[in-house]
Order: sequence, then C-alpha cells, then structure tokens
Amino acid sequence: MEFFKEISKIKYEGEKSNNLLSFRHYNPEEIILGKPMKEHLRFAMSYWHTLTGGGNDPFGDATLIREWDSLEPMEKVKMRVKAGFEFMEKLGIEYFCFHDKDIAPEGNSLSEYFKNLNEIVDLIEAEMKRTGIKLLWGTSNMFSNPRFVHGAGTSCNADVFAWAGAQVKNALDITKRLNGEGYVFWGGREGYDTLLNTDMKLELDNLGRLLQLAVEYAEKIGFTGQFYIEPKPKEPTKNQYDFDVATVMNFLKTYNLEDKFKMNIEANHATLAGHTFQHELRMARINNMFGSVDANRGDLLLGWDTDQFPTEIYDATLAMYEVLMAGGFTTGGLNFDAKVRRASMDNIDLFHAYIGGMDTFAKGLKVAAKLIEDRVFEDFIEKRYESYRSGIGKKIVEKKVTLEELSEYALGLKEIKNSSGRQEMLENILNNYIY
Ligand code: XUL
Ligand code: CO
Repeated sequence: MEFFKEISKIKYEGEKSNNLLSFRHYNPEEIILGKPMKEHLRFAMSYWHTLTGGGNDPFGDATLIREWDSLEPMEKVKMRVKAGFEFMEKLGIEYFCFHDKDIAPEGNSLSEYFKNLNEIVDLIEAEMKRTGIKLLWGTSNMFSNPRFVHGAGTSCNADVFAWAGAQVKNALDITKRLNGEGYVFWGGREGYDTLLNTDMKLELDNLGRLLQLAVEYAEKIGFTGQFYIEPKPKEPTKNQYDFDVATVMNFLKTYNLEDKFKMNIEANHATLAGHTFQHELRMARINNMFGSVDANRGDLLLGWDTDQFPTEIYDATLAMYEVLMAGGFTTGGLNFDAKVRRASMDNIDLFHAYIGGMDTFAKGLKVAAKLIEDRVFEDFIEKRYESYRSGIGKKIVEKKVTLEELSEYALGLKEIKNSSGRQEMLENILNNYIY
C-alpha cells in the first residue's frame, strides 16, 4: 500500500529547477571535503513530529488528520510505520529517531505497553531491513503521561522514579535491538516551577542517579551507542535542569558522567537559552562534547519552542561550520526535530518542509566547506591572537609567569595598541560566500 501516492521519489535537480518537489542543493552523492554530502549531513526523520503529532496546541485540537487516524490503536501505529518508511524512502532520508511512546499505545499497564512496543518494533525491524534505513537514536518519553507531572528522574515520588527506570530500561533494550547509534535524554519535565516546594539537591542527585543507572545497564546489555543529553532552558517547566551546554557539562562532571555523554544540540533550545545555535555548538565543540543536532528554528517574536523547519541559510551555514570544525558527525546526525504548522494540513506539506530543511543544510554545508577550505575565519583568528605565540603572551599560555612578572612587564609598557576586530568586514565576507 502506498500512502503518499501523489509524490514520487524526490530527486536532486539543481538550482535551476522550478520543480518545488526536488532538491536544489541536496545532492546526496556529491563529494564535499572528501566525502559524500549524505555522510556529512546524516539526516534523520523525527517520528513524533512527522507521524504522531496532530498539530494540537493549547487552543485547539488536531488539524493534521492522516489516513491512519481513524484506525484502532494498534492498527493505527502499524500503518504509521509503513507510511514513515515510505516517507523516508521518498526523501532519501537514511535515519530516524523516536521516543517509545511515539510508536505504540501505552495500553492499561506497563506490561501491556511493553508488549505493544515489542510488536511494533518487530515491524520497524522488518522495514529497516527492507529499506536499509537506520536508527540514529532512541529515547523514552517521560513527560507526556500525567504520572510525570512532577518530573521523571526528578519526581518527588519514588514510584515515578521507578517507572522512569523501567521505561529507560525498555527503551534501551529496543534501541539496542534496532542497532541504534545513540540514546538521547531530553529532560522533559526534569525541572521546577517553584523553589517553594522543591528539594533541588535531591532532584539533581536523583537525575544523576538515573543517568548512572542507564549507563550501567547499557554496559550490562552491551549497548555501545552514544549517550546524549539535549539541553533546553525552559518549557515545559520554568527552569529545566539541562539549561544549556555549559550547565549540562557542569552537571555531568558533578555526577562523574562527562565521559559517557555528548550533547544533542537543538537550534530552538539554544535560542530559548539566549544563545545562538552556533554558540551552543561551539561550546560543545571546544569541550569535546559535540555529538548530534536537532535541526529546527524558533520564531524571534515567540518565546517558546515552535519547532519550525529550518530555512535560514545563515544559521545553517554557521551550524555546519561548527559541525565540520568538530570533525563532522560520527554517531550523531541532523534530526529534524521540527513540525509543520497546524494550518499546513496536507501530506504534501510534510514533503515541502523536509525538502526545505534538507536543502537549507545542504547549502549551509557547501558554504561552510568553502569557508573552511579558504581558511576565511581561521587565518583572521590566528592573526588576531598572535600576541600569545611569542613574548609575554607565550609565557602566559605556557603558565610560565607570576603576577609579579606581569606587573613588572606592564609597568614597562609605554602604550597599549589594539587592532580592529573587523566584524563588519567578516560579516560581509560571510555574505559573499553565501550569496
Ligand atoms: C523537546 C524536544 C524533544 C527531544 C527528544 O523540546 O526537543 O523532542 O528532542 O525528547
Ligand atoms: Co529535540
């Protein structure tokens, strides 16, 4: 059975094409810096936004009604699997990501949930075999069900912590079974709304304990995929404990987990934290914590996580610049944690959305590769800091000075001469490379 009958395989047709159902930049086999574009980008479909989400918002019900929505729960989720793999095949997307809850109904008990999950995982496994599509990462949804009202690992209720442990165990089993290359913790409701009722220390310690347990269990079952934490500063709680990359690094160090995790960085989460997407990627890169990316964008005028498809070349270019400078993706990839607007209710809108996102990042990759090849920023930056490669600067870097020596040196200076940071010139150069 074919779901997206009106759409055939999306092909690369180049920049001159007028066909809106083609790629203008994403040419999967084109070699960029010695490797095919598709290996640089490792695009993934987010199961939840693409197949499960209905466009509900606080003011209205689902508007994105799909063919499977009228079916009984288990039939519905099976049809979603088929549709999802057809969708990925048509777009040439080779990876997907999912939460346990995206793929199967929870039923009336935990054991029924696990049974449902197993049945669907059988089907997913068969589709993976048929198509060669792989699992980028799995995760567990520990935020939607009302039992997680106070959090999962950070809940004040130990029974909820235990339930979360059971879900993580099962999701790790599934991820291993499907050869997932990674496992993500996004701390859904791991945060607080008011400190008036919150034991912050216990909550953070417990969150650390849950992650330690996950790492121990992964070792026990031989799951060798990469663990990630996905920082986010707010929403749904006022303060999410995984605020941003810097906060998460500190958290990981406190609980001796820094060698076990990398970051899954989401564009819209970065901006909610008051950072640019590039800042978060840079912070992860320079600390050897870069892992994977959730590609999307927010809306400057809206202060919440709108999860829109990324269409801004500027941001995508600077993001791909960081990815390339980090040495590229290894286990990670570019997951479109993005959804069509609730008024974009046709199946074809899903294709336009992904084509736009994939083309934006493909173009960003090409520009970033050229910038790096030409050492546009590297040469400028190297020159800008040259005072640290000789004389007093070299001594500072090599930790060979005392404050007394610095004082003696400074007292001997006649004047301090600074040179321009040339921001406007560099911004112009960046534009010249993009356009
Ligand atoms: C929520 C979010 C999640 C994670 C996975 O803002 O980004 O979808 O990516 O749980
Ligand atoms: Co995300």
